Amino acid sequence: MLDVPVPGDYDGDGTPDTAFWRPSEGNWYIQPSSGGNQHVVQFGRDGDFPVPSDFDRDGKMDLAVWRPSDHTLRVRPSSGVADWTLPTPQDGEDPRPADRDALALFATALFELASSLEAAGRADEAVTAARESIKVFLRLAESPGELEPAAFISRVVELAGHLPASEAVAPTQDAVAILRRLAEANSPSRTTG
Ligand SMILES: [Ca+2]
Ligand SMILES: [Ca+2]
Repeated sequence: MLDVPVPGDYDGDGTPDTAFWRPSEGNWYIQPSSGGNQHVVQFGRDGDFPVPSDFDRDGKMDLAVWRPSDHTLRVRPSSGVADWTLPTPQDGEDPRPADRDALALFATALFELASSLEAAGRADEAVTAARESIKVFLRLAESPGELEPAAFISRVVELAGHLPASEAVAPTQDAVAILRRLAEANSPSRTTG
């Protein structure tokens, strides 16, 4: 796997930093926009997908990888607390309420990764990222307690565009079915006949 661009605000100065992740080393190369030397940090390993986001909400990107082989998200928080690992939802599993925020950030990071891999002509990797992102967004939209699933659903529809045509139909149908159920549940003028 080639280097993967992972731009983001790692130093928290409000400006994106140039960064990439090198799968063969598991190294993150980050050039802070605030100046100074390039940082090189080892986190993750070959076969992982880099999914940085601000999971601890301190205004700085956190290093994070998704490991397809064991379906885990691994995060190194910029706030300095210990690394943590979260299982990503499998088919038919509802995410725990406490995990929803992290999973939404994770799925969004995968969404962005799929787009940038696709733009770089790396369709095979983009498909893997898009598949997992769709799975997580659908689980979040379908599971109880979600107030605004429409944003997740629109992401699913967009992500389906990264999939082979034969695969793109099912998630789009799932997304439409969820939207229809929600519309019916929320319609105040609905009558039963
Ligand atoms: Ca920055
Ligand atoms: Ca952070």
